Amino acid sequence: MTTSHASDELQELFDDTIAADQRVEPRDWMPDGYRKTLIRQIAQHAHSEIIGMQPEGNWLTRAPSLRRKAILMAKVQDEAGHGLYLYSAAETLGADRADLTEKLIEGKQKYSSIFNYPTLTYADVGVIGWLVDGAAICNQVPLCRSSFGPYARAMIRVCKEESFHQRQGFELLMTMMRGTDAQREMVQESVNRWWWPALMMFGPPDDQSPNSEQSMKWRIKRHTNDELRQRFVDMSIPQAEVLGVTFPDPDLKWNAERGAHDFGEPDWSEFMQVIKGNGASSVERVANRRAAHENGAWVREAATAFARRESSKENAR
Ligand code: FAQ
Repeated sequence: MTTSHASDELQELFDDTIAADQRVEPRDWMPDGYRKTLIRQIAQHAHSEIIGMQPEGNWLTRAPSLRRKAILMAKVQDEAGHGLYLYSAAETLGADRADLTEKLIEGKQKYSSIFNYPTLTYADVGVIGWLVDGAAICNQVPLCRSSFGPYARAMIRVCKEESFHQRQGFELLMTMMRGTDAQREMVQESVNRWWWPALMMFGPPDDQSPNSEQSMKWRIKRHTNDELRQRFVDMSIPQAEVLGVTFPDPDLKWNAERGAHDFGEPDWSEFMQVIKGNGASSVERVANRRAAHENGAWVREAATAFARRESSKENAR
């Protein structure tokens, strides 16, 4: 068998696996483009979870009660856990975790646009839970059926935890909406700031999304960015009604013909600026991540030295 026959066979096996909706596992042969796309998406996703700890973490010391503080600490810790599952999934593809972190703090790899906005009030903690985790779930539930095994499996656990996060956000907002006029105003003001950035989380419109078509063929992505954005809008409107808040979009209305809501166009020039690193909090987010990485160097050194000592003891036995 010549090399080209062998690679044709491997490609065929890979194509059959995808066509049969089976999982591709780390030991399997896969095209370079598939591997690169997965590393790109999973790394961005992991970075988002880790950077995503900062906006809410900002309120940990100022939570209004011990109960709210305990809930928020648990949520932020869950996000660290999600980042770790995802970095592990990227490692099964041959990526190096230290290298991915370096790329993040050098601004060479992206993280979600949403985490470049500041958290100005405690209502933002509730709105992040409700809308940001809500959008994350909408985007990630289909990823539980992604063709790459370790990513799909990580997503199952992540989605369970995100659902819990979303409910805690909704419960926090419900409590505030049952409070004073000032609390209700605080919630509405926060919803007004986060609605459009939440819609941008799904990525650019389909006709400006260079990666979607191939990622869908490979069944990494199961739906287009616009399909998921529509799903999120339709899901959020009845929840907003229950809460008693409105979304800042005059074009939002039910379209009986389509069986879905029409809605306005997010400001895509703002999105492009944010993903280029020019968001309101972009510099601060990356600087904090860099500082945390540098301050944690001694922990990594100690852990590596310990592992080295244990393995030399093992070898001596
Ligand atoms: N932000 O061709 P497409 C969370 C980039 S986790 C920044 O459409 P693709 C949990 C994109 O990378 C939130 N960049 O790309 C939580 C590409 O650039 P590149 C993160 C974005 O990959 C909650 C370019 O634009 N979730 O929130 C964004 O097919 C609360 C062209 O775009 C995930 O990562 C964006 N929003 O589709 C944590 C989910 N959108 O790489 C804390 C997994 C697009 O070519 C608190 N990822 N770009 O230079 C995905 O599903 C996909 O990667 C998309 C983008 C849908 C995000």
